[in-house]
Amino acid sequence: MTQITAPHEQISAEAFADEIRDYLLKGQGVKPAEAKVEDVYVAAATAVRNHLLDAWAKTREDMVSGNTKAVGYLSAEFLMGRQLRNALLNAGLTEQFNKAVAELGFDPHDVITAEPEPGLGNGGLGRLAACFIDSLASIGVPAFGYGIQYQYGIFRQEFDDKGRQYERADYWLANENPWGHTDYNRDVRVNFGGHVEDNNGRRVWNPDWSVRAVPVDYLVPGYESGRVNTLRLWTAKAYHEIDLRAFNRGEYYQAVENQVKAEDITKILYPEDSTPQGKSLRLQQQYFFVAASLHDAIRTFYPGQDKPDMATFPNKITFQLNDTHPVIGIPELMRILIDEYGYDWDTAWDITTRTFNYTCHTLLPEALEIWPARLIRELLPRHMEIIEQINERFVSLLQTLTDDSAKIDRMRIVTSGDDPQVRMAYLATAGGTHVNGVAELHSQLLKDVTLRDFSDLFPNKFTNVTNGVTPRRFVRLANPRMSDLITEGLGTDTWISDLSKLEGLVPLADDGEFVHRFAEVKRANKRDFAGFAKEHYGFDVNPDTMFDSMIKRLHEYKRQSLKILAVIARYASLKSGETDVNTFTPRTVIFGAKAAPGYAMAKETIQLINNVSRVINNDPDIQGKLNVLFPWNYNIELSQNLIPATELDEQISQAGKEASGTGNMKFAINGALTVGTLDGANVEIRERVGYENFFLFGMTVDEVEALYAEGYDKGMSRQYYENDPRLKRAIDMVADGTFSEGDRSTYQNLVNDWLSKDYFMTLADFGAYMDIQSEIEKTYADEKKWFRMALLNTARTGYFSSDRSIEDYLERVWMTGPLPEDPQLKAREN
Ligand code: T68
Repeated sequence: MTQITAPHEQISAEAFADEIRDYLLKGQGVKPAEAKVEDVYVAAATAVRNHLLDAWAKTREDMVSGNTKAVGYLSAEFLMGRQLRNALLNAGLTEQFNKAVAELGFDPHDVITAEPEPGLGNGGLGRLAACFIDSLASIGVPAFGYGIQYQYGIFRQEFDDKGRQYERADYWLANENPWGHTDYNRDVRVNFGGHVEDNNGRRVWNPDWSVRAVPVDYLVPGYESGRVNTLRLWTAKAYHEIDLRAFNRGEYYQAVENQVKAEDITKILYPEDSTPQGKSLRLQQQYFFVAASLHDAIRTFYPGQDKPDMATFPNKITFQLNDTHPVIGIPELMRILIDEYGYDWDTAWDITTRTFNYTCHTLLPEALEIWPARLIRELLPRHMEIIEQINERFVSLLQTLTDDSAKIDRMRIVTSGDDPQVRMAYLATAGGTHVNGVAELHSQLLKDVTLRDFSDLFPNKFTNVTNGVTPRRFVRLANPRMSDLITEGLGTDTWISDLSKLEGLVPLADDGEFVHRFAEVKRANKRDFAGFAKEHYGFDVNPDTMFDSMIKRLHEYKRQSLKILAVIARYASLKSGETDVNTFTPRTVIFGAKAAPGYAMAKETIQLINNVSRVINNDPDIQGKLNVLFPWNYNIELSQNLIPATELDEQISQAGKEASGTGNMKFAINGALTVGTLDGANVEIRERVGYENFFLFGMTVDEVEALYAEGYDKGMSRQYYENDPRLKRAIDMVADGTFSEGDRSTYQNLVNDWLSKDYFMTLADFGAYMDIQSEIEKTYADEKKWFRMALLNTARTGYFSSDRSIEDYLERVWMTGPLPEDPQLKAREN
């Protein structure tokens, strides 16, 4: 690992304060005495950014002139979170900032929280991309993150007085954005529509409209690596913003139609976490950012060359396709190579397949993108021709490998029939070198189920890279108390860049005093969270209760409904006196979840959770022993406050449905115990922390399959309802209006689904879930035991650093490494 100390470490707090004063005046036009906290935020961010510029330029220069292959991480989502604190940490300027801001009369925390949070992602996939670019920079791998600067990110979630979700636009760019530099001088033309002509055997695409892709550059500083990479997010602009003649005729809307059409492309993040909507705009978004990025990479690595030797392209950069969203890059690179640079098909295909690799993030077949060929043809006629040819050649190749014509048919990239469809996951698998899943179980299921035919014929394509999370944001920044204790326990803070060092804490699990202090950290974090929840949501949180959290997108397969049914069952048994209120382990159950706006079942679940919360929290019989909180608008900020305070983390998806999960990693590293199924990365977390330090329950993948084979989703769930009185009572309470002021129709869809289909087997796993919860309560009563287990979770989960994931990608997929050490940066260290 390259460790080069950043050149910006030498500056004093006084000098940093001067810089802030300077930017306040030059940028904002105010003196410190007149400054608002928002001004100080912009000035401080500008100051930090400026400190990184030299290293940024140097990293780029070394990348272009050196022999180290770069990584282009193509992702429609980068869920970055606030930047200032992270940039300060990675640049080694935190202390200076704290002092400087105080000297100017401001509270550092207020300055940090003046930054709006960019929500340019839906969930795990987008956050993973953000963790990965942090790790790439920290390890010193030259890399570009390439994506879209959405004008509106993920919607802001609010709840109405009935507990229903409604969505508001997230106008995160309403104020100045000091991090993003819009580089109008490096724009790219992206074409759409039109038709393809034949010109002496050459295919010529005559598009009928174009959009101007303008890059907005964000610096990505590595932690103490001296390297600063680039996150380049494209924004769409029109070439001809206004039709003056239309305007002069008084046709004001028509006058700006062109502008609206162009800017719409990067207007809004699709608020989906699973099912793709067949929207032309979504395909436009995908092609827009991928075409701009490929063009950008070529001009970066072959500056000023009209006829670059593209055979060297795969040695200069490798593109990682973050799910199927950027897969249109494969035919785009083919088009560039053949139509623009005159390569023959075979050479172009060789270059292309060596350039791309594909990461799959799902197991749900409906979440693998499929585009109607007619839609692609309409927007990108030349690409559709190329895709058809890829498909034909691929089918011919398959015919040389197998006689199984049914199999060949199943593997077609373009389906046959009247309304052919393009399967993007298959295009990615055929058009790249490697395909990886994101946890061991997931990668295995990809090979055995989802992409089985492909793995049969091309076994070497398939590999696994287990996800990870950045310890900078999710440990060092989110949990400073625990970080200090770890540093003290290990006698060094090098774990921040090598998280496997946490293993050194294992012996301390038998040191009663250390475990006690670890528990004290958790208690202090819980008090902090109570303060945060009061301030931001008006909640009264009792820190002397067990904090039990479930934070993730709302989806049936993740089974928030299992959790809420268990809470209702517990409530009923407290009400009836079966459980004694006086001896019950007090709990605060915390949910954070957004539902896709069109996902009715998920929205009904949100409404149910909110109303269960209203009823239980206000029931005097419960005496505050059981509380349900649902802070709205779950985002990175909330996660950074809640994760360090959580004692029990819920990862209770139906086995075989969660590709990995990354929240589970963040929780375990921060000393929460997991209650979970054998799904996604839970499997590996449990292996590492030790079976005795993980609360496992529920059916396995094989058991789930066997139950489907018996016809579970054809009405069997009702038996579970009839046979378990706890479950029956809970569902009856949902049905009878207990949580809807007597209205029996409110949760009708949920109740009907549970009793007739229950595809994700919530009812079948309910009994096991209730049982494990009792065991959890018993364990929690033994504080020493609980916190020993918690400390072992922290000590043994260093593997789940995204630095390790990146090292695995370097070795298994990208076949490249960090830049060599830089003597200049090294010299400045001293
Ligand atoms: C998640 N997928 C997986 N998809 O569900 C999770 N956005 O198991 C895994 O840990 C994580 O990816 C990282 O690998 C998503 O988050 C999306 O957000 C998504 C899907 C389709 C379209 C847009």
